[in-house]
Order: sequence, then C-alpha cells, then structure tokens
Amino acid sequence: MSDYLHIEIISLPSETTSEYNFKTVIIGEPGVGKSSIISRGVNNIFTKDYKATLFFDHSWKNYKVNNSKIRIQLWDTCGQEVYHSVIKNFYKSALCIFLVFSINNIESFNSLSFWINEIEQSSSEDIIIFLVGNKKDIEKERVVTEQQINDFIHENKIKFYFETSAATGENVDKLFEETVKQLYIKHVIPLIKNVNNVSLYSTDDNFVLSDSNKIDNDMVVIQEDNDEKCQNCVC
Ligand SMILES: Nc1nc2c(ncn2[C@@H]2O[C@H](COP(=O)(O)OP(=O)(O)O)[C@@H](O)[C@H]2O)c(=O)[nH]1
Ligand SMILES: [Mg+2]
Repeated sequence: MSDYLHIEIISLPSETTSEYNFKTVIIGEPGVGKSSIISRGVNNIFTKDYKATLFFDHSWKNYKVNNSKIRIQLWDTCGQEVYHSVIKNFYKSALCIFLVFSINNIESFNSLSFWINEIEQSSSEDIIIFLVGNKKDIEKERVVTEQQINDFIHENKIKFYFETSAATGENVDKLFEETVKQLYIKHVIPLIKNVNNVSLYSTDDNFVLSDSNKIDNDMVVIQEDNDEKCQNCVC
C-alpha cells in the first residue's frame, strides 16, 4: 500500500537558510512585466515606473515545503537581443523557467517561439517551463486570444500556464507556490524517497489535471499522455 503525501507550503523570510536552491530564470521581451512579477512575488511591491533591467538581477524567495527548506533563486533578465548569448549561459543550470508575455502585446506573444527555441537549445531536458501571460488587470486591452494561447501550449507541450497581474498581485503567489511545489516534487521527493525507501504521491487537488484544451482562469495543466499522467507521482 502507498503512503500519501500532503504538501504544505509556507513562505519564509528572505534571511532564512535553505537546504535546496533551485535556479529559476525569467525570460521574455522587454516591458512584459518580468521584473514586476518578481518584485510582486518577492517583496509584494509594484511600481508603474518602467526601469529597464540591466544585464541580470538576482533575488530569491524561501519556502518551507513540508519539512524541506527550499529557496527559489530568481534570475531576472533584460530580455534584449544583444544579451541573448549571455542569457543562454543562464539556462544551462536553471531547473525552471518563467516564459513571460503580456496579454496586451502581440509581439511579445509572437516572440515566444524564439524563446522556446533558445530554451530547447541551451537548457537541461527536464527543465520545468511556466508560461506566464502577464497584465491580466488590463483585460480590456487583451490582444492575445485564448485560442492562440491554447494552440501555443499544445504545439510546445507546455504543462503550466498562469495569467498574472503584477499590478494587482493576482495569481503571482500562486505562480510562485506552484513553482516551488513542482520543484519539490521533481527534485526533493526523489531524494526523500531514496532515504526513506517509501512510495509517495500527492493527493493535493491542485495536481488534478484539467481538460487538455481548456484554459482555466488562472492556470492550465495539460495531460500529454499516459506517461505524463504520472509526472506528479513518484510511486
Ligand atoms: N497594467 C500592468 N502593468 C504592468 C504589469 N506588470 C508590469 N507592468 C508595467 O509594465 C512596464 C514594464 O514592466 P517591467 O517589470 O519593467 O518589465 P520587464 O522589462 O519585462 O522587466 C512597467 O511600467 C510596469 O509598471 C501588470 O501586471 N499590469
Ligand atoms: Mg526588467
């Protein structure tokens, strides 16, 4: 019989030490809200003043996930073409990527294929990609349709999609918590399993995968095939 694991996520202060550090890189065109998402997620701050990120910014957020202390290291990129070759080096050791576009900017959406190609060329195969459609608060200015997003998700086998607003904070905490949860499942649980030699899998409702073609308000988790069905299961 299997043991069932309930996953509890608690946010910890920034000065807390961590047992596991997971590097996450945030990419996408300039102006889509990358720095704002990080600022909102880490410090709960939003500013309307646009300040271009120079090269890279580094910040982090700590969590306790069950009994493990986990740090998500966030590498914020400037997104400018001239630095793409430098950014590539950052993918290499990243375990997670936030790929951001803005729902009111079709160019930022059209450039996603370029970024996906970059990721495929430079990153580890089991990198977790979160597609993020930001500026959800200005829904009336939306130019990127749900159909376009759905098509992109399916073509590129994206498993996680969030629509966020760094301005209002909507779904930003959810994005971060899902990130730490997925990293925990993928990288920490196997270690715990090895140590304790037990079978674990989550019964958390968030792991129930939604219908493939549907865009949920906040998030899409797509079930690709039978193998993928077991992605959250380490039994
Ligand atoms: N309305 C709205 N504006 C946003 C949002 N996120 C960022 N912005 C604004 O978009 C501009 C670019 O944001 P920034 O985080 O610097 O983008 P980056 O270049 O991708 O890092 C700034 O003026 C932000 O205030 C959002 O969720 N909603
Ligand atoms: Mg920036």
